[in-house]
Amino acid sequence: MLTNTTPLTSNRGLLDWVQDKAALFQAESIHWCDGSETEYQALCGLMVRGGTALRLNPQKRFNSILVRTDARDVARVEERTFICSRSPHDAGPTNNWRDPFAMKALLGRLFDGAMRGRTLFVVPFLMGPPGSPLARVGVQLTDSPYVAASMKIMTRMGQVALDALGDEDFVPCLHSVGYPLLPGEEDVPWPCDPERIVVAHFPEERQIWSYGSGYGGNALLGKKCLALRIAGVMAREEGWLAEHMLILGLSNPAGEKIYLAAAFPSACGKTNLAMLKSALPGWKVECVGDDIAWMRFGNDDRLYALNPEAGFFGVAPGTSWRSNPHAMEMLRANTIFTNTALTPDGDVWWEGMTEGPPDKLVDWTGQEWTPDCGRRAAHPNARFTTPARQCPVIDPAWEDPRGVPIAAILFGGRRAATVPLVYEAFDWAHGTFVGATMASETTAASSGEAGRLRRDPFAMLPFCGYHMGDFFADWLHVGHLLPAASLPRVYAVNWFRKGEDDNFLWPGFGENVRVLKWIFERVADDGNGADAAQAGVAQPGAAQAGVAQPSAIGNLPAPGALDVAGLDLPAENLRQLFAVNPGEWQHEAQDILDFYEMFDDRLPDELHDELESLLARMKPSLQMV
Ligand code: O2Y
Ligand code: MN
Repeated sequence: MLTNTTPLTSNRGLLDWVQDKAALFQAESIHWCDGSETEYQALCGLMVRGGTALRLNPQKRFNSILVRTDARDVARVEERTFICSRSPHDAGPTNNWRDPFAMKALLGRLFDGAMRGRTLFVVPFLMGPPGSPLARVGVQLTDSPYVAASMKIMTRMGQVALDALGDEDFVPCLHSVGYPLLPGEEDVPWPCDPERIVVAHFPEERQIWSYGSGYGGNALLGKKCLALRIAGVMAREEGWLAEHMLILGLSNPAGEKIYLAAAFPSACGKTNLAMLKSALPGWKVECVGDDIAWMRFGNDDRLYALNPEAGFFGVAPGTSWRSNPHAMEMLRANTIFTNTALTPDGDVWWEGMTEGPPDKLVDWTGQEWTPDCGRRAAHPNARFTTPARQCPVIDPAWEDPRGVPIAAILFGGRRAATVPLVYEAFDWAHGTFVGATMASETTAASSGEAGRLRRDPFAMLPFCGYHMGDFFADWLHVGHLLPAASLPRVYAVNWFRKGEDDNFLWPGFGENVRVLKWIFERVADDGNGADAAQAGVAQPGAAQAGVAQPSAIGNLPAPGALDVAGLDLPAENLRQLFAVNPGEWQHEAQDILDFYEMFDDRLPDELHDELESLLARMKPSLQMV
């Protein structure tokens, strides 16, 4: 039974807030979530009985369910996501701004009675490992058992969060799917109010109010809303960083290890990289997190990063034994699948999982499906929600309250042309420029329109809770706090460059470890991890290991420095992968200049200087074009 009405805390502020909001929502009952396994099973049972979920065959997927959402509620909705700062200037040009009083009035009306006939779940959750100085507590009020169950996987939920909270303040998160039930009215499998979705952030008050959607980033408020948009505002004030980055540990054959953080826009294979299965013998990647990094400087002046989440909410389509074998292993049990297809024997399936599709499926909408029916079987944004501890390569330090020391930061995107496989920024300011100007081509799955270049600074475009120009300034400021040698080195990577025949030039997936290896060898003697003297790099290309050569855009691997031994990669591919085409870069520079315009006088001068320096370095070759 899910009617634990006894508050599990004596925090007066929390008790008063719950009482006040319960009166607003007019819920039929209240349940305080304790985060126990029994409670999780009860939440799943509720979803199964209500037709929201079905249990998968335990021989195939132990203790796992498949949830089908309403077809109108399948993804984050950026156009309905708002930053409600007092001044529109504080939200900046990349956010949708609304006046906080007007927004509260609107949501107050929508929330009024929104939970009639439903249970209000009080979901206390902790972002970050218990005991970490960076850990933060949120409390989400929600009428969705799917959200409560997902929060159990994605966060440290229940009593552990209340224990961490004590009598302190928390981030209040209000959420309703917006589908009250009249007496005797029958529920629908996925209640929502898709025409009136609002995901509102109040950065000055550090509150999140979300209405109308039960899906992903709109509804699991610990993730993008708290851990990025609101945490970003907190971080700014308190002197740390909240970033849309994976964190991974990289070990060489001698067992030395460094940690990397990497920002990629959505749909660029972040989860695949975070738990990559190395194609190079002896080299190993271990996963700390696949989506969000909270970073701060330690007493030793090194930058430490932690994963505030406890689970993965990954994109299912495209995940396969080839692209991400470690994910496939971790999805064998204890997982909530959302909007995938169902096989006749009670397993899940999605496009890209196997070479060819099964003969017969039930698609994500519940309809019968055959390969020739002309429809997709899984929704392109179908997801898995699974505990991080199940990842077979979870890093031993993933719950270290201090975080892990970061030796290098990578910025990536999906670029068919222009951007080499990898290059190194000259220094922190140049690295900030690389992050601020990163861009990615949209895929049909990500936006419905393939191949359009979208600038996505630091992969934070949809997730920065304040003015992006100030965000750039904060990054530049970090570079002034510490000696250059203490700072992580910064890299741009692009697995997606194509040749003239429109084929990818680089094999990607497990072979990406070769790029990580070059980075390892570059940073090995920086004092942020492994020591070069013992780095054990006597491998193919050893004479050039870790060597770079400067180019106009940054340091490229010197000939022979990228280990391609055993890879059947034509020399011409390698040449094209690292080509710096002056015409393309001139075009890139113009596009960056156009992009800069929206930031007006909030764009730090250093970023203008970096663009000018890039053009100045390009000049000799441009004259030849
Ligand atoms: O569509 C959604 O609600 C999920 S978006 C998401 C989920 C997990 C990790 N990253 C993202 C993203 O959009 O960056
Ligand atoms: Mn993400």
